[in-house]
Amino acid sequence: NLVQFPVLKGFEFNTYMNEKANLVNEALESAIPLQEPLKIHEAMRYSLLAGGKRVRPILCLASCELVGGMEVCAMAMASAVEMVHTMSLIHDDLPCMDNDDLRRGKPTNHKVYGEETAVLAGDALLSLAFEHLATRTIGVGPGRVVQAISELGSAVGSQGLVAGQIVDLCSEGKQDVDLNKLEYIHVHKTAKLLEAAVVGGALLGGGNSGEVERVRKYARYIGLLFQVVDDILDVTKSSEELGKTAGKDLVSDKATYPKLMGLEKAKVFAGELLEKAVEELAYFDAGKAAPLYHLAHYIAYRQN
Ligand code: GRG
Repeated sequence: NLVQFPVLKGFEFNTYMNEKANLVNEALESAIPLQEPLKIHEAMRYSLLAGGKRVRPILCLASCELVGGMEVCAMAMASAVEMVHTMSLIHDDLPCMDNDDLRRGKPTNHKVYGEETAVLAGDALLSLAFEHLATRTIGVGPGRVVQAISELGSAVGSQGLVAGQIVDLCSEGKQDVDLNKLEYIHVHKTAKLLEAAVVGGALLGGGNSGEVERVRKYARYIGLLFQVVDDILDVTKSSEELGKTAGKDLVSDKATYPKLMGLEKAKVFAGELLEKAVEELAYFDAGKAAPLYHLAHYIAYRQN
């Protein structure tokens, strides 16, 4: 029971999430003003400001504060990570990838602006993410900014998100996806960017190498947890939603944790990942670790 955990005393998680999400939204809003050429900036803003839980940027800010850094030091990194996340969603939704019509409750970028513009909006967001991190980071020495840029780059490229996506695409319709391959896909498609967010936050907050490596481990556990929970939610969604997402999952032959290990074992696995993530936080001051502790539980117990 979360409410009984000692570090939670006096910590209002929902207030924390709302406050941080508002700050991130303001930063994103001002990072991309509506300017010429209007079409591309409209398309970029459409997806970036379309809502979303803002889990990655909030993790980044929380990690910065965990190691004693000021939030402002990690805001450019937080924004950059959300830009990369958003561009990956825009490209993932394209007809040549997942071909989705809806994202965050709204028509997908290519449905509104056309495929050519959606590809370019993704490219522009990706490029801006690195420019923004390099030029808009405040109060941090250049060495640490370069390290943060490097973390983000390796999370995105052919050893990161792109690796996860290509292996996922190549596995479509195949029966040979075992637990190892499934973990590879999830670690690369989801956990790598969460890791960059958390590690980047700690680097820019002035964390020492021991602290950075501890939060890296924390991020790896919650990154995989995020996806295991996603798979569990696919099969446990309410009967009202069963005709949509869960129904789709049941008829498709996509490999998921519940399919490969059974629902109960998948839940046990999720619990183990949560426990291991939280263990990494024991090294830090409990009060400062409270946001990351709660974020891990939020990821484990979320309903969407
Ligand atoms: C990164 C260069 C580059 C290309 C993109 C398309 C692609 C390569 C990768 C796909 C990555 C992908 C869509 C991973 C799934 C990530 C995921 C768990 C999305 C859902 O995240 P939430 O629940 O979503 O945080 P919100 O909407 O709340 O932000």
